[in-house]
Amino acid sequence: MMIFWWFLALLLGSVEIYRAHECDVFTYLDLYHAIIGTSLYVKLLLYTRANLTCGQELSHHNLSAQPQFNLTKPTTFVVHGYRPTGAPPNWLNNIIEQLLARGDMNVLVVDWNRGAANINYLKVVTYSRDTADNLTAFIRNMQENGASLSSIHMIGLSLGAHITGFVGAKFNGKIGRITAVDPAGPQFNGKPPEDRLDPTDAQFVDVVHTDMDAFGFRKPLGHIDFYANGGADQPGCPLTILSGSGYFKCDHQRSVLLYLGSLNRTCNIRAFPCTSYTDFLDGLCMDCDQFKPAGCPVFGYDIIEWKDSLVPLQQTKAFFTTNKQTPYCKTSYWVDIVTWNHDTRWGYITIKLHNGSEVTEATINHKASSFKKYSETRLLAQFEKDLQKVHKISIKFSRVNAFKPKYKLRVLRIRLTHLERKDRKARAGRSHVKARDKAAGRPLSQTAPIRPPFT
Ligand SMILES: [Ca+2]
Ligand SMILES: [Ca+2]
Repeated sequence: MMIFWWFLALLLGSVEIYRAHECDVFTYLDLYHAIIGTSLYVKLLLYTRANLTCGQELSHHNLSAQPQFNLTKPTTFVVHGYRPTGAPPNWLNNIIEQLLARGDMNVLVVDWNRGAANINYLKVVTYSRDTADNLTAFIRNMQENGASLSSIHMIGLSLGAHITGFVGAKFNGKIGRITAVDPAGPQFNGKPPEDRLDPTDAQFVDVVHTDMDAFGFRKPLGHIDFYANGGADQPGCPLTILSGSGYFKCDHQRSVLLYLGSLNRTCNIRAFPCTSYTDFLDGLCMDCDQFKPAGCPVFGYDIIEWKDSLVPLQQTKAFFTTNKQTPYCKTSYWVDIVTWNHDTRWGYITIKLHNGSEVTEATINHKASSFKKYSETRLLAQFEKDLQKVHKISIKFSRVNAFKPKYKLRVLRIRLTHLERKDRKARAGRSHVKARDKAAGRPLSQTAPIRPPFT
């Protein structure tokens, strides 16, 4: 009999231990739920370095019920957006892992899937306000338990970005930081600041736009607004509806991939403050002297390091281009070309850098460049890769009008300057280089050795 009681106690004890290790997970719904509609429930899932992969649902009222929730540490909220299919976001585990790799903090996933999963978008917009009220009450509770507003960072994706704005406004902008990842446009474009995210909602608001012509927001909303590839369409995303659902969401979702890339430091994307994307592509905004010694702002998680220079400027728009897949960062060079054709030539150029085993390419075709005899044309070239020890450059020239007679571009001198490391220069000196039209192009390096070589 004694053995029986002992065995039962052991069994109950192990059940208790098992319960203590149970993980709480993001609400899983499907299209059926979205069609019939869901009513709002806000679940807060806590992840820390001690429970990296095992979420713990927090009580909204009794914060000490979860000892893992340490209010002396910074807290990062992750707020998702509209979930038309009800499925959990596929980037969730990745962002939790990356944030906790960056710092010892509380990561709070705000699961408002019951609310966000509804085919009626207008209803979801209403729920976004209710979610914000819910979070506001929770953060007040955090304050009462000793947390400081400055130590709070809210990352909002799409519709979630405006939720973070509504919460921030309730605290008169005293929350430390809001990051908006392609903030939602529909139902928010054109709205006054109180009805959307704006720079007064937090001490520092940083935003990235990737789909401003469809699901994203067009105008600047933060202290710094990054417009990736101009902010409307992303390289590698389908151009026609024949590609299925990717056609609708690829541009919008790219913002998350870019942000994750900044978190895990795959490569630093340098952005250039400018009034327009065209001016940026024209190379008119490459000077970041105002941000010395940090240089041009780096997109993403680390932009907080530019906070002290950006906040006094109130609103800054910054541009960059990316590759179509990870690693997304490109490498910028100044290309200075002097030609000696009698008549001014107009056209597009493609430059290739070779290092023996690899080749990287930059095409400057957003508009035709003009090459006038003996005067220097400066272009911005953005290469897919940052090649080391480049020993050959080739250049291809394409005429604007393919129906006009072919002509050569007679290059007297070409100089490439790496924007990040200005000591890295390459030059093709005085030689009768002929970069011909596309049909008859030949490598510059055949007649113009580069000196000195890149290092
Ligand atoms: Ca606002
Ligand atoms: Ca788009």
